[in-house]
Amino acid sequence: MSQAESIADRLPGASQNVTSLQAHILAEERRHPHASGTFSWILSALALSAKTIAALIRRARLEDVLGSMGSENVQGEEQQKLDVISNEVLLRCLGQRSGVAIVASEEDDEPTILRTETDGERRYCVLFDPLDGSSNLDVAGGVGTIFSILRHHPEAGSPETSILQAGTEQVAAGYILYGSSTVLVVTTGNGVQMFVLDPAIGSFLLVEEEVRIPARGETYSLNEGNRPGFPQGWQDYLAWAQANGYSGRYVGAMVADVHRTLLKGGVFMYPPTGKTPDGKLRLMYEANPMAMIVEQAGGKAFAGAAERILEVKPQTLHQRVPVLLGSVEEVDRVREFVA
Ligand code: P6P
Repeated sequence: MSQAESIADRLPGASQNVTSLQAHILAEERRHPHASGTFSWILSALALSAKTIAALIRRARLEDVLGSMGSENVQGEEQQKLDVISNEVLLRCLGQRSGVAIVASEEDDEPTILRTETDGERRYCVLFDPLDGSSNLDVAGGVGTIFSILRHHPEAGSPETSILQAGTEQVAAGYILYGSSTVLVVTTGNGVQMFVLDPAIGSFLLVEEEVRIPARGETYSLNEGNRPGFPQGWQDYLAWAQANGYSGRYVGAMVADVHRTLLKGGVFMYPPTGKTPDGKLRLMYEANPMAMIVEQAGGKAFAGAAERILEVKPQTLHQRVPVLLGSVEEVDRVREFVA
């Protein structure tokens, strides 16, 4: 066997093709003859942000130990919280892309207007939660970035009007999970693809071309500490699940809990409570993107018994919505109890 052949055999998944996220994006672009490439550039900016954030997260504790005595790091700059830094990374990477008109983040009260030209070029709004579940960072738990991409409507009266579109209008959505590996899951409305970052070459490599959520799964995922505040139907469902041998799994970071539900099946919930009648999760940059991913993978995503998350009409950028998503059979069962 030649040396080249022996090296080729050691490539990851030697029996499969090695497709990078970049190659996948360009192949997708070629499927749309009128595509201008603008959209591809936005996805590549998100991938660059993800690699940068992943590198920062992996070293955060070390920088804290190595880089700072108290609140300052070795450059004498004030240590910033990683979610603020992650937000900055996304704003800078997306800001350089001419196709991004507006960005909106969980970290910022107002949307940021990047471009106002009305030159007829198709532009997009990108919404994101830069570091979802960041409280898990202190304990090396899973955290993530969630993103949603909408078409920009320059004729809309204000940035909010262009952004406040129902989830059915999303042209793409996805998340990056910074867990035991760095996983990027994305949909552009043509099924769900999954990539894993190979840190040795700094590339996201395709590992699953068509992610499908199992139709059922005997796992529920929610914060049971809030149980006394749940409306009765949700409590009745929990009693049923526990009487029928279901397992509970809850990381406390939506990206980690939804990713497990997507791959293993089951149901993820953030129900309403007396104190938080709309639950805790945000519609525009948490529930909507996750709902698009789950539905594109063959699952269901509801804001309660009857309303699909993607059909909720947004009123404000940071509005919250109850979340029930996952395997078709499991979501429908919860809906029966909750109705
Ligand atoms: P609780 C993280 O703070 C987050 O926004 C989601 O990632 C997660 O699903 C939820 O809140 C956890 O909230 O109330 O269970 O701690």
